[in-house]
Amino acid sequence: MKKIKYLAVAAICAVMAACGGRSEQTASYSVIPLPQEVKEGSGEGFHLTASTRIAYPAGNEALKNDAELLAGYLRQMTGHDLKVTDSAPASDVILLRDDLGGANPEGYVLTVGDASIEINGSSAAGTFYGIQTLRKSIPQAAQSNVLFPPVTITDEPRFAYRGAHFDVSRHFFPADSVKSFIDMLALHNINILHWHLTDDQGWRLEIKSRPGLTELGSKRGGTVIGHNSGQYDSIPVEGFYTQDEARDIIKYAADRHITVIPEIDLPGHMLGALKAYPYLGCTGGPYEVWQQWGVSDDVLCAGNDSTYKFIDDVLAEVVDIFPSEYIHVGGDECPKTRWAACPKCQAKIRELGLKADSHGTKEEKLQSHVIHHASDFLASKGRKMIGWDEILEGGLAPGAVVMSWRGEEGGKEAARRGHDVIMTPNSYLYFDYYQTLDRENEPIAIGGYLPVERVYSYEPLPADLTPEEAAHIKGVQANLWTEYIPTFAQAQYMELPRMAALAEVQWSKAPKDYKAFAGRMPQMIAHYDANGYNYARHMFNVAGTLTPDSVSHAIMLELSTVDNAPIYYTLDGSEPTEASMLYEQPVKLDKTSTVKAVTIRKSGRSNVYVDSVSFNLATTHPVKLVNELHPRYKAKGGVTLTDGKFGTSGYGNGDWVGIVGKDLVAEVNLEDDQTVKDVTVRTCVATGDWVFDARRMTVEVSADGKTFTKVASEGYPRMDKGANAIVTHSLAFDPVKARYVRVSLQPENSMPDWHPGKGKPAFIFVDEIEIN
Ligand code: NAG
Repeated sequence: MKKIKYLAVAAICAVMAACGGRSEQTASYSVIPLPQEVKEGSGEGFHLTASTRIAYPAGNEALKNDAELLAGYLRQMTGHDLKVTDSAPASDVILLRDDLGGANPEGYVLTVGDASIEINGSSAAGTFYGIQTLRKSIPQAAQSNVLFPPVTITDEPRFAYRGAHFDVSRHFFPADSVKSFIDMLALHNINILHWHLTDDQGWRLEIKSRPGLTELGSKRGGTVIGHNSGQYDSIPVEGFYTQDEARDIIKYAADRHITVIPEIDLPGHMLGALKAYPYLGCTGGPYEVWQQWGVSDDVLCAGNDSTYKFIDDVLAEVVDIFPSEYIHVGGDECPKTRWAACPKCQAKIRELGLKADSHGTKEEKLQSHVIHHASDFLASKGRKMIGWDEILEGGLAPGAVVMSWRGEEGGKEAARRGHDVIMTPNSYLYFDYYQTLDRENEPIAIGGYLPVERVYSYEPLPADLTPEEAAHIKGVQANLWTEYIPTFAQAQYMELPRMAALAEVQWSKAPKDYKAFAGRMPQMIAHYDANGYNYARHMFNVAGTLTPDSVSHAIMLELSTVDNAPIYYTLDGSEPTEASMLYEQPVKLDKTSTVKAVTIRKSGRSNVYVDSVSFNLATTHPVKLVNELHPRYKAKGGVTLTDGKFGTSGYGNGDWVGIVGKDLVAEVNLEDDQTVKDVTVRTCVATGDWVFDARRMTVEVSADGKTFTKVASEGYPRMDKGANAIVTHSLAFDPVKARYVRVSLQPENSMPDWHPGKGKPAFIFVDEIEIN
């Protein structure tokens, strides 16, 4: 019966071939991540058609599974439904093997000859990465045959730990989305899913001994709007994974050679648990599953014996569900406010004899005690502990692995102390940050600015570690925190294509070349399209810089694209087309202009780059700042205020300067006597981030830069709750001759009662001072 069916299929294929069959596309091995070595072979290459077979060694279940995955990938890219078999034909076959025997278990050799393709891994995982390379070498999804040019690819990863973190607490993503996330990881040769399962905004894993965790702790009635605006929607967010669902996800990942590392974040970030079991907190509650973002003062009480029992009971079930060698116990952002005031915590500190010293305060020692407890418990179950870099404070548990997120310092210190490290610095690898400066046209994100190029540029081994210390850096991971990511489509958008840059950081050993990487990206995007992934396209847009020239008092405009595609631009605000000016060299701007630029490729038009410069008496003239700016918000210093550029709503993007606790006092040197009659400044307001408007603006003028005369001053009311905004303040006065103009802005020095930071000073941010 079976045989007859096979013959019928063969007959159909023969007819199709006789009619000319399908078209053939040619594979390209310029894939992401770039393999270590690609050697061209000789011969014609391998023609993949409907008759090609995928063969695995009889009885090898792991390779059988790999073979079936390969068949699925090829179905997607070619439309062919290739037969998987354990009896290899002599030709027209893709042979899978796992007896390469190399030192790196994830290494493989992929050999394409005329009669066969062979993928031989040092283990089934190695073979799987060869499969990924083969799959990604197909340029596009089409109903077609494929010619694979003859080649030998010898490849292995640079790092053994190649992670991606996914926060399912702040927003819940159902099991199918988690599986789709795992598919994305497989496409990028990533082998760890760090699954952030619990946090202040929701507990997402069923724990049988503590049913309240999911009954109460997985639900919240609404979410704060925008950046902790103080206003809330009332859309419920809830959901959790049953233990069976978690096991199913673990298996799905394991089939793709991905290990799932669960995170139970403790002793901070615990409001999900405290809601259900208020006796676990210092004050006894009541507590709510948080509807806002940030760091809560309410954490697990470290003086309470039931807290330690809770940790043991939860971790016991976690190790039962998750077979991973490592279990993540968080440890980040645990304020000590409650512990300092809690009699039970203080009694515990006395009982343990904890003392403040150069390694930390006594409360930090108490946190270290909690983490040691978790670590000992995991060790008793044969597991190892990972924690965020705060676990360094107050003393590291033996054998603990440190995940360095606040930059690289924690990672370096841990490596120096002989601990293994995973690098995941927020300055390079926090994929919840914006990927463009054009925030106005983006979905709201937490902040920051992390374009693909910056991710790509990351070098995980710090130059100032010795080789022995550097050997402790086991890998690299990017994190996706989902405060501002309510849907899975948006999660994909934040991940892609930054995950491609991450993959190359994690896997490839070749020296970095961003342009070459960008050149490989379109083929990767064909795979995103084939899978229906939502991805960001900024890296193919026109990039522009505007640089003020203090000598000619003009602003130089420079435009570029990653692939040198032609750029067309206008300066009058009109839409650019192929008929507009072609960009050939930097353009000198000497009057108020709106720049719009587009690149047009065969594949279509990019988004339009828009920027503008505004000229007034102050533009490109020097500025002296009397008080020092906040070190994080210096931008380009005083000149930022006269660079002709208005900032967009993100105060951290380099267009704005920021200060806190002091007046912003800027002295503009007009370098000539001028008649001035009004001054305008713009401030950026984001109250949720402790960024407020000015309370007073004052303008003074001077002929010599020493003696100033006040010409105008105005006070502004204390701010009410409200949305983020850019606020303009103008002061007009009788025309006066001046060479120097001093503008002073008094910030909000005591935030209002409705604000969580009440009584404390707020930041003020300014992008430009216009003088006319
Ligand atoms: C950190 C928090 C995290 C938050 C994220 C947003 C860590 C280890 N902790 O403040 O809970 O979601 O930043 O970028 O990252």
